[in-house]
Amino acid sequence: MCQTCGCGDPAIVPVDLHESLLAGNARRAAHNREHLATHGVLAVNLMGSPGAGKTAILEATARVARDLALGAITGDLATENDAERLRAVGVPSVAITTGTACHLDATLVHEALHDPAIHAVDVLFVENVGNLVCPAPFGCGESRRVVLISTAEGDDKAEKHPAAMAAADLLVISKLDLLPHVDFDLERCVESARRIHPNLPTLALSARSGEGFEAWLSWLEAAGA
Ligand SMILES: Nc1nc2c(ncn2[C@@H]2O[C@H](COP(=O)(O)OP(=O)(O)OP(=O)(O)O)[C@@H](O)[C@H]2O)c(=O)[nH]1
Ligand SMILES: [Mg+2]
Repeated sequence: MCQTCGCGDPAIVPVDLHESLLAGNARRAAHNREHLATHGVLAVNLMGSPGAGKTAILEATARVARDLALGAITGDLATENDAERLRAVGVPSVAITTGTACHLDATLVHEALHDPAIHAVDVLFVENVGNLVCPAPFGCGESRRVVLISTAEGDDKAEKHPAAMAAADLLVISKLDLLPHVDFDLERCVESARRIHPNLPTLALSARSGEGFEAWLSWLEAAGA
């Protein structure tokens, strides 16, 4: 498990140390935010469980948003697979391999921001380590946070992850094409998310069929892309 955040376990990381870690991260995130704003970059932190479809959404976005200069920072425990997938569709990407850490933080993202590959982008996606728990309290300096729940995961995932819902600017329900094949009540998922975060914007899409991507692109545009 993550030795940086201790996953909120006071037996691993005492409460005061955890709070000081979060405060230090918040300072560094503010620095990143200022840097990104100065360069006119919209940074979007993408969080979701392993396999929720984060990279697939970015690949599909690259195919349809040809007028936007996209870039990505991808977090993964052990591989650079996601960065390689995104480079293959023309998105300059920097991989962060975290080892044991189960989330990206502002320091890791700050280092990646120095990579010239992602200097001239309009939208910088930060694909967080696949995990709906630890990334929530660790902002990276993004201007928007997007949380993904796929239809394959079960419609109770929003209520099971209140911290992620509270911190989200948008809930994306992914793999919409699978809806006829799985037990997933879209309304239940949205309602439970909005009990935690009233009026949370939501949209549903499929990276496979392209359904829902107009709404996703409109949301990005409204966010400043
Ligand atoms: N049917 C269907 N499958 C999808 C869709 N999006 C992603 N997948 C599949 O779901 C699996 C995981 O997709 P990824 O894009 O790698 O998911 P991820 O969230 O980036 O995964 P990690 O980075 O490992 O956490 C792959 O087999 C994809 O092909 C979709 O919209 N529909
Ligand atoms: Mg991925």
